[in-house]
Amino acid sequence: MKNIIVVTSLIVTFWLSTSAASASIMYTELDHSIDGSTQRDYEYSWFYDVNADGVDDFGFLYTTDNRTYSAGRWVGSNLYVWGVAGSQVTTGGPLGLDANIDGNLGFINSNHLIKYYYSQWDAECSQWGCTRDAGSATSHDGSWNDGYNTARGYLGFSLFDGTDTSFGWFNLTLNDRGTGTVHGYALESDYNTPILAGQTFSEVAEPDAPVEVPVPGTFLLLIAGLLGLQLSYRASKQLR
Ligand SMILES: [Ca+2]
Repeated sequence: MKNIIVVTSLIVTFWLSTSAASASIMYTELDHSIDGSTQRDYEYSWFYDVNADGVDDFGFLYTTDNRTYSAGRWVGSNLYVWGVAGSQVTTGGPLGLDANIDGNLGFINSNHLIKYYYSQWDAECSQWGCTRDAGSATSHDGSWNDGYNTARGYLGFSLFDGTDTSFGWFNLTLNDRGTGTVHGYALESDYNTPILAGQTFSEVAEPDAPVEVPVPGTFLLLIAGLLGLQLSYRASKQLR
Protein backbone atom coordinates (compact mmCIF):
# COMPACT_ATOMS: atom_id res chain seq x y z
CA MET A 1 0.00 0.00 0.00
CA LYS A 2 2.89 2.34 0.73
CA ASN A 3 3.98 2.15 -2.93
CA ILE A 4 0.51 3.14 -4.10
CA ILE A 5 0.53 6.22 -1.85
CA VAL A 6 3.96 7.25 -3.12
CA VAL A 7 2.97 6.89 -6.77
CA THR A 8 -0.33 8.73 -6.23
CA SER A 9 1.36 11.63 -4.42
CA LEU A 10 3.86 11.95 -7.28
CA ILE A 11 0.96 12.27 -9.72
CA VAL A 12 -0.73 14.93 -7.55
CA THR A 13 2.53 16.84 -7.21
CA PHE A 14 3.02 16.80 -10.98
CA TRP A 15 -0.57 17.97 -11.47
CA LEU A 16 -0.25 20.93 -9.07
CA SER A 17 3.15 22.01 -10.36
CA THR A 18 1.61 23.04 -13.70
CA SER A 19 0.34 26.37 -12.27
CA ALA A 20 2.80 29.28 -12.41
CA ALA A 21 2.75 33.04 -11.74
CA SER A 22 5.64 35.45 -11.24
CA ALA A 23 5.47 39.08 -10.14
CA SER A 24 7.20 41.35 -12.62
CA ILE A 25 6.01 44.88 -11.71
CA MET A 26 8.45 46.99 -9.72
CA TYR A 27 6.44 49.59 -7.77
CA THR A 28 7.96 52.47 -5.80
CA GLU A 29 5.73 54.67 -3.66
CA LEU A 30 6.99 58.22 -3.17
CA ASP A 31 5.94 61.60 -1.84
CA HIS A 32 8.46 63.78 -3.65
CA SER A 33 7.61 67.45 -3.84
CA ILE A 34 8.46 69.40 -6.97
CA ASP A 35 8.72 72.82 -5.42
CA GLY A 36 12.31 73.94 -5.71
CA SER A 37 13.16 73.04 -2.12
CA THR A 38 13.90 69.31 -2.40
CA GLN A 39 16.01 69.32 -5.52
CA ARG A 40 18.44 66.52 -6.17
CA ASP A 41 21.79 66.68 -7.95
CA TYR A 42 21.40 70.23 -9.09
CA GLU A 43 18.97 73.05 -8.79
CA TYR A 44 15.34 72.31 -9.53
CA SER A 45 15.94 68.92 -11.08
CA TRP A 46 14.80 65.49 -9.96
CA PHE A 47 15.98 62.19 -11.39
CA TYR A 48 14.45 58.74 -11.13
CA ASP A 49 16.03 55.34 -11.69
CA VAL A 50 12.85 53.37 -12.34
CA ASN A 51 14.47 49.98 -12.98
CA ALA A 52 16.92 50.31 -10.06
CA ASP A 53 20.04 49.56 -12.09
CA GLY A 54 21.99 52.53 -10.78
CA VAL A 55 21.45 54.65 -13.89
CA ASP A 56 18.87 57.44 -13.93
CA ASP A 57 16.14 57.00 -16.53
CA PHE A 58 14.03 60.17 -16.25
CA GLY A 59 14.51 63.73 -15.13
CA PHE A 60 12.05 66.46 -14.16
CA LEU A 61 13.19 70.05 -14.58
CA TYR A 62 11.40 72.96 -12.94
CA THR A 63 12.38 76.50 -13.82
CA THR A 64 10.98 79.75 -12.56
CA ASP A 65 11.81 83.35 -13.15
CA ASN A 66 10.44 86.52 -11.57
CA ARG A 67 11.44 89.87 -13.05
CA THR A 68 10.52 93.39 -12.06
CA TYR A 69 11.04 96.35 -14.36
CA SER A 70 10.24 100.04 -14.19
CA ALA A 71 6.61 99.72 -15.24
CA GLY A 72 5.63 96.27 -14.02
CA ARG A 73 6.80 92.70 -13.52
CA TRP A 74 6.41 89.22 -14.96
CA VAL A 75 6.65 85.66 -13.66
CA GLY A 76 7.29 82.58 -15.75
CA SER A 77 7.60 78.95 -14.72
CA ASN A 78 7.94 75.68 -16.58
CA LEU A 79 8.04 71.99 -15.84
CA TYR A 80 9.62 69.52 -18.24
CA VAL A 81 10.18 65.78 -18.07
CA TRP A 82 12.61 63.97 -20.29
CA GLY A 83 13.98 60.50 -20.83
CA VAL A 84 17.66 59.68 -20.43
CA ALA A 85 19.49 57.39 -22.85
CA GLY A 86 16.57 56.42 -25.06
CA SER A 87 13.88 56.43 -22.38
CA GLN A 88 10.66 58.15 -23.44
CA VAL A 89 7.45 59.48 -21.90
CA THR A 90 3.92 59.57 -23.26
CA THR A 91 2.87 62.59 -25.24
CA GLY A 92 -0.07 64.76 -24.19
CA GLY A 93 -1.75 65.11 -20.83
CA PRO A 94 -2.51 62.82 -17.88
CA LEU A 95 -3.58 59.24 -18.48
CA GLY A 96 -6.52 57.99 -16.44
CA LEU A 97 -6.45 55.10 -13.98
CA ASP A 98 -6.24 51.73 -15.77
CA ALA A 99 -5.25 53.27 -19.11
CA ASN A 100 -3.36 50.70 -21.14
CA ILE A 101 0.29 51.68 -21.52
CA ASP A 102 1.95 49.90 -24.42
CA GLY A 103 3.48 50.57 -27.82
CA ASN A 104 0.18 51.87 -29.20
CA LEU A 105 0.60 55.13 -27.28
CA GLY A 106 2.64 58.05 -28.53
CA PHE A 107 6.04 58.43 -26.84
CA ILE A 108 8.45 61.31 -26.98
CA ASN A 109 11.84 62.10 -25.50
CA SER A 110 10.66 65.24 -23.70
CA ASN A 111 7.26 66.54 -22.63
CA HIS A 112 6.73 70.17 -21.64
CA LEU A 113 4.17 69.47 -18.92
CA ILE A 114 3.48 72.95 -17.55
CA LYS A 115 4.08 76.45 -18.86
CA TYR A 116 2.85 79.37 -16.82
CA TYR A 117 3.24 83.06 -17.48
CA TYR A 118 1.95 86.08 -15.60
CA SER A 119 2.65 89.73 -16.34
CA GLN A 120 1.51 92.93 -14.71
CA TRP A 121 2.09 96.46 -15.97
CA ASP A 122 1.48 99.93 -14.73
CA ALA A 123 -0.46 102.61 -16.57
CA GLU A 124 1.51 104.91 -18.81
CA CYS A 125 0.28 108.39 -18.14
CA SER A 126 1.55 111.91 -18.55
CA GLN A 127 0.16 115.41 -18.10
CA TRP A 128 -1.59 114.99 -21.45
CA GLY A 129 -3.33 111.77 -20.47
CA CYS A 130 -2.74 108.02 -20.41
CA THR A 131 -1.53 106.00 -23.35
CA ARG A 132 -1.92 102.68 -21.56
CA ASP A 133 -4.09 101.50 -18.71
CA ALA A 134 -2.70 99.33 -15.93
CA GLY A 135 -3.40 95.64 -16.37
CA SER A 136 -2.26 92.06 -16.04
CA ALA A 137 -2.44 88.85 -18.02
CA THR A 138 -2.03 85.18 -17.21
CA SER A 139 -1.42 82.35 -19.63
CA HIS A 140 -1.46 78.61 -19.03
CA ASP A 141 0.10 76.19 -21.44
CA GLY A 142 1.84 72.84 -21.47
CA SER A 143 0.43 69.36 -22.03
CA TRP A 144 -0.65 68.88 -18.41
CA ASN A 145 -1.85 72.39 -17.70
CA ASP A 146 -5.58 72.74 -17.07
CA GLY A 147 -5.89 76.44 -16.39
CA TYR A 148 -6.12 77.09 -12.68
CA ASN A 149 -7.11 73.48 -11.97
CA THR A 150 -4.78 70.91 -10.47
CA ALA A 151 -3.93 68.08 -12.83
CA ARG A 152 -3.61 64.59 -11.41
CA GLY A 153 -2.98 61.40 -13.35
CA TYR A 154 -0.42 59.12 -14.90
CA LEU A 155 2.49 59.80 -17.19
CA GLY A 156 3.39 56.68 -19.15
CA PHE A 157 6.97 55.86 -20.04
CA SER A 158 9.05 53.36 -21.96
CA LEU A 159 12.57 52.06 -21.45
CA PHE A 160 14.54 50.75 -24.41
CA ASP A 161 17.65 48.64 -23.89
CA GLY A 162 18.62 48.53 -27.55
CA THR A 163 16.58 45.42 -28.26
CA ASP A 164 13.47 45.36 -26.11
CA THR A 165 11.07 47.86 -24.60
CA SER A 166 9.47 47.86 -21.16
CA PHE A 167 6.62 50.11 -20.01
CA GLY A 168 5.71 51.93 -16.81
CA TRP A 169 4.09 55.03 -15.30
CA PHE A 170 4.59 57.97 -12.96
CA ASN A 171 1.71 59.13 -10.75
CA LEU A 172 1.75 62.94 -10.61
CA THR A 173 -0.19 65.87 -9.15
CA LEU A 174 0.72 69.19 -10.78
CA ASN A 175 -0.67 72.65 -10.26
CA ASP A 176 -0.85 75.39 -12.87
CA ARG A 177 2.50 76.86 -11.80
CA GLY A 178 4.42 73.65 -12.48
CA THR A 179 4.96 72.54 -8.91
CA GLY A 180 3.40 69.43 -7.40
CA THR A 181 4.12 65.91 -6.22
CA VAL A 182 5.52 62.68 -7.64
CA HIS A 183 3.45 60.05 -5.81
CA GLY A 184 5.32 57.07 -7.20
CA TYR A 185 6.20 55.03 -10.24
CA ALA A 186 5.96 51.46 -11.50
CA LEU A 187 7.71 49.43 -14.18
CA GLU A 188 6.59 46.23 -15.88
CA SER A 189 9.99 44.58 -16.08
CA ASP A 190 8.82 41.89 -18.51
CA TYR A 191 9.77 43.13 -21.96
CA ASN A 192 7.14 44.28 -24.45
CA THR A 193 4.37 43.73 -21.90
CA PRO A 194 1.66 46.36 -21.32
CA ILE A 195 1.01 47.84 -17.87
CA LEU A 196 -2.13 49.61 -16.70
CA ALA A 197 -1.87 53.12 -15.28
CA GLY A 198 -1.94 52.69 -11.50
CA GLN A 199 -1.20 48.97 -11.63
CA THR A 200 1.18 48.09 -8.78
CA PHE A 201 1.36 44.31 -8.99
CA SER A 202 1.10 41.67 -11.68
CA GLU A 203 -2.10 39.80 -12.32
CA VAL A 204 -2.00 36.29 -10.85
CA ALA A 205 -1.96 33.94 -13.79
CA GLU A 206 -4.72 31.36 -14.05
CA PRO A 207 -3.38 27.84 -13.41
CA ASP A 208 -2.58 26.09 -16.65
CA ALA A 209 -4.80 23.23 -17.70
CA PRO A 210 -3.64 19.90 -16.27
CA VAL A 211 -1.27 18.10 -18.57
CA GLU A 212 -3.14 15.38 -20.42
CA VAL A 213 -1.65 11.92 -20.15
CA PRO A 214 -1.84 10.02 -23.44
CA VAL A 215 -4.55 7.37 -23.51
CA PRO A 216 -4.46 4.43 -23.64
CA GLY A 217 -0.67 4.01 -23.56
CA THR A 218 0.85 5.65 -20.51
CA PHE A 219 -2.37 6.20 -18.58
CA LEU A 220 -3.57 2.59 -18.85
CA LEU A 221 -0.13 1.32 -17.97
CA LEU A 222 -0.19 3.54 -14.90
CA ILE A 223 -3.62 2.23 -13.80
CA ALA A 224 -2.51 -1.34 -14.47
CA GLY A 225 0.60 -0.74 -12.41
CA LEU A 226 -1.41 0.65 -9.50
CA LEU A 227 -3.87 -2.27 -9.66
CA GLY A 228 -0.96 -4.70 -9.82
CA LEU A 229 0.60 -3.16 -6.75
CA GLN A 230 -2.69 -3.31 -4.89
CA LEU A 231 -3.32 -6.95 -5.91
CA SER A 232 0.17 -8.01 -4.91
CA TYR A 233 -0.31 -6.21 -1.61
CA ARG A 234 -3.57 -8.11 -0.98
CA ALA A 235 -1.99 -11.41 -2.08
CA SER A 236 0.92 -10.99 0.23
CA LYS A 237 -1.45 -10.05 3.02
CA GLN A 238 -3.56 -13.22 2.48
CA LEU A 239 -0.45 -15.44 2.52
CA ARG A 240 0.55 -14.22 5.97
CA1 LIG B 1 17.83 52.89 -14.65
